Amino acid sequence: MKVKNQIILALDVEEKNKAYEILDAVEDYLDTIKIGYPLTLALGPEIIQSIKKDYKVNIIADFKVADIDATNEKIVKTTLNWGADSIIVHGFTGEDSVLASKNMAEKLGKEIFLLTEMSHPGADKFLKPVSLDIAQMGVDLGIKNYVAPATKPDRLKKIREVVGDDAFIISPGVGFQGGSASETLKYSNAAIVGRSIYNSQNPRASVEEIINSIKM
Ligand code: OMP
Repeated sequence: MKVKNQIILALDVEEKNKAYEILDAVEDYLDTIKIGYPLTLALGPEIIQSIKKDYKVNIIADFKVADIDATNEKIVKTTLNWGADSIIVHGFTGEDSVLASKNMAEKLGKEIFLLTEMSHPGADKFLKPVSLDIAQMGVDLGIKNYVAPATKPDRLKKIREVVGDDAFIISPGVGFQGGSASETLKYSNAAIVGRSIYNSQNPRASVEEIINSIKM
C-alpha cells in the first residue's frame, strides 16, 4: 500500500457540499481518505459510492467493526460492496471476529486495518494494557495493515516493533489531538488528519503546511 504525501484525510463532516468543497481543495495532494460514521450516518452509505465516482481516491471505511464473527462478516461485506477499498476493524473482540472480517475482505479482493490502541486519553485504561497483544494477534493472523496512535509515539513505536517493518501502519491524532506528523512518521506509514484540515479556514494551505512539516 502507498499513501500520497503520507497523509490520509479523515472526512468527518456531515454535509455533502462541505465534503466536496474540502475534497476539491485538496484532491491533488491526497489519494487516500477515511470516511466514518459522521459522514455515512448523515448522508447514507451512497456517499461512499458518490465520492468514489467523483474523485480518484482510496476510501478507508472507518466503522471500527467490533461484533461477533458472523455480524462482522456482514458489516465488512456490505461496506466494501458500497465501494470502500478497506475497512477498520477493532482487535479487542478477538481472533474469531477479526479473522471473519479479514476473510470476507480478502474474498472481495480488499483489506482490513486492525485497530490496536486508540489515540484518546481514555484508551489508556482498557486498551493500552492489551494493545500489544492485539498487535501480536494481528501478526499471527497474517494481517498487514494496522491503526496505531499518533498521540502516543512511545506506544506507536512499541506497536511497530511487534508488527514489524513490513506492516503498514496508519496513525490518527495528528494536529487537533496533539500528535506531530514528522514524529509520527518515524514509526508510521501515514498520518490521519481530520479537523486540522476540514475545520481550517484554508484546508489546502493546512495540507501544504503538514506536507512541509514532514519534509523538514
Ligand atoms: P481528528 O482528531 O479530527 O484529526 O480526527 C481523527 C480521526 O481518526 C477521526 O476520524 C477519529 O475517529 C479517528 N481515530 C482516532 O482519532 N483515534 C483512534 O484511535 C482511531 C481512529 C481511527 O480509527 O481512525
